[in-house]
Amino acid sequence: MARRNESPSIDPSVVEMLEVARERGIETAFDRAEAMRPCPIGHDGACCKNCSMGPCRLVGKHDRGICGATRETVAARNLARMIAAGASAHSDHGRDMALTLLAAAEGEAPDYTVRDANKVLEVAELLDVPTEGRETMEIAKDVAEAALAQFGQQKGEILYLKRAPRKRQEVWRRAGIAPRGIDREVVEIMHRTHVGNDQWYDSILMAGLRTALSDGWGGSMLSTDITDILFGSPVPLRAKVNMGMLSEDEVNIVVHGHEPVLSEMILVAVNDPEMIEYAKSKGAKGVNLTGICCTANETLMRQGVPTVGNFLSQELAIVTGAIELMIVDIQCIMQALAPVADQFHTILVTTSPKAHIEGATHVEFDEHRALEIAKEIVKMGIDNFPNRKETHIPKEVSHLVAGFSHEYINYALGGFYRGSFRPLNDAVIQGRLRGVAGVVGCNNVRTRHDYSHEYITRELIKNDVLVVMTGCGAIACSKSGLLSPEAAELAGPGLREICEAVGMPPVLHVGSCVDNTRILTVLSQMATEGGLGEDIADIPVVGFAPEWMSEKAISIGCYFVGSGVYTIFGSESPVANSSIVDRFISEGWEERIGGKLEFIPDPEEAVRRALEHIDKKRAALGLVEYDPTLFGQSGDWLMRKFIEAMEAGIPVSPYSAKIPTPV
Ligand code: XCC
Repeated sequence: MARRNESPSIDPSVVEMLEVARERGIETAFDRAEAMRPCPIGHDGACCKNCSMGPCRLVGKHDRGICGATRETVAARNLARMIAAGASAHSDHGRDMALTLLAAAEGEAPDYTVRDANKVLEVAELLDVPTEGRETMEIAKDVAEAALAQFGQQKGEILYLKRAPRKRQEVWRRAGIAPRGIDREVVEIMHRTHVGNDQWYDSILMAGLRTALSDGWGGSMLSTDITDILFGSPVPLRAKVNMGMLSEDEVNIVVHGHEPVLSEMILVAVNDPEMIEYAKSKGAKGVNLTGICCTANETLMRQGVPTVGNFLSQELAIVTGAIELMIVDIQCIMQALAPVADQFHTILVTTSPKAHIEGATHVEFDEHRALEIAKEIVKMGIDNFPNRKETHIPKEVSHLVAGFSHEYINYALGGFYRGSFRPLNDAVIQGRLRGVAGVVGCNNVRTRHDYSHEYITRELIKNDVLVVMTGCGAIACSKSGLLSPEAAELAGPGLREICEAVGMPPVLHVGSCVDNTRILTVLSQMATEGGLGEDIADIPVVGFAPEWMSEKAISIGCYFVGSGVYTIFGSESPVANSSIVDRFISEGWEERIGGKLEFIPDPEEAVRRALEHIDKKRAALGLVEYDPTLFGQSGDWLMRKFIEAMEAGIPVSPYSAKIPTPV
């Protein structure tokens, strides 16, 4: 939570809307967090409720539960179950994407097609699907079936593991944590942590890592690839974010949740000329589609659909009184949306059989009739426009460039014919880039909204660390302007040079939460490119989830750790009740698999430790010590000076004595 005298968010539109909500007596997550303190027993992983002899609270003089389970066992079980829940959410999302691809390839979902045929071939190779002399749709069908088989696979290893550097694969095999099948690993954690089963923290947590890896290198990675196949692999595009993107005179429809299968169809429906005409017949100028959370990231990455906010903005967006209809599917949807929407004309529509909310209107989505259902929902929103009353829309709007798929990063750095991570590796080797970081994850009302994302990202780029972002973190920093090319001015001299040369922002938006797997792919390719060791664990890289709150974030963090990355989470440790477990997920995991997980609530300390780690990795690789004074003299400075001189009416000959020297 924000400290006394501090605003609860660094986003002015959130602060503004929170005041409006409070004036109108509308309760939000911010108010509930103030009124309810987090339970310290649950928070620290001290509570075991895996059987009905308890719940046992292992605090004070109680070092064992009724069955004899120790603090270590209970803390480890709780963490492992968080991983399993997070992995199951991502992976079930991945399964739904595969089912949609299958339906599209079989001609049963006529509103979907293959938009990236190259990606079909790439994924086919990874999934051992033959491609020679076959039609794209035929291959796509086999790809979907092979992907689905990965969920139910019982033996061997999931096929995407081969995307990792060979050395990493060996680490997994040696540690016995190469995932066998996606569903199998999740189920096994639930079994393993049942009363009277695995009671050694060490083996529970190693199994937890295997489950997380089945998410990162399995369910989530398949989800990203299949989404690219169905809707196209992202390429950079300009877009706008924040609540100022809600329209005063158009029908506002907001998509919220995670699966692009729904939001992409809504996007088609709102652009239908018939729908636009219909909106006009109701007195609106048109239909304005915006998004919240990760489904917003999906449509932002591919079509530049504006985002109105991240996780903690969802209730406040409705308080503007300007939203005719909010359509949600799965994950990160607050139940509180229903009572807030009740106080306005906003219609809340749930669509997933897995996510019903009491008080919402349920229109079940079915990909076989996708566009028809999408139009039906959009029409409900348009019909609601005449019911709009007074509105209060904040003015804030920020600009960004989104759409950095790993394929595009490869192309941007190496060119179309020689797409390669060589220039990126060289930049790290020369010290122009000190290292690379992924800053990802949620908002959490227990910490000042968006603050840690912004602070950490700003500090990293200032220190010449290239940052890639996903999820609500990416939305946070987009709102602060860090994802615009102009933010290069905030970067250190080496990173700034690269941004100017390539024409990219210092912070790259790589997508939604499942797209964290794009970061794994980039790191794998960096490791195999050469010059930075042979494994992800050798690269000067750090992962952050400074404002995490969901179990999915824990699964993501653990698959990064399992892949060899030092990963720092905000907040106090959820296993704080056992110092042994706390040490094990840091030093123990680092010793065994090269990555470690630490919980560091203070963002300044988090940055300090991250830079220290990056420098340690640089030294271990024998790279030159990072020295920012060596860079910043090349790049586009001359061009900028020419433009300035031209604007000032100074002759612009390169031989002109008036052209100043670089600063
Ligand atoms: Fe949810 Fe994906 Fe977290 Fe945001 S970041 S609060 S999980 S929407 Ni993934």
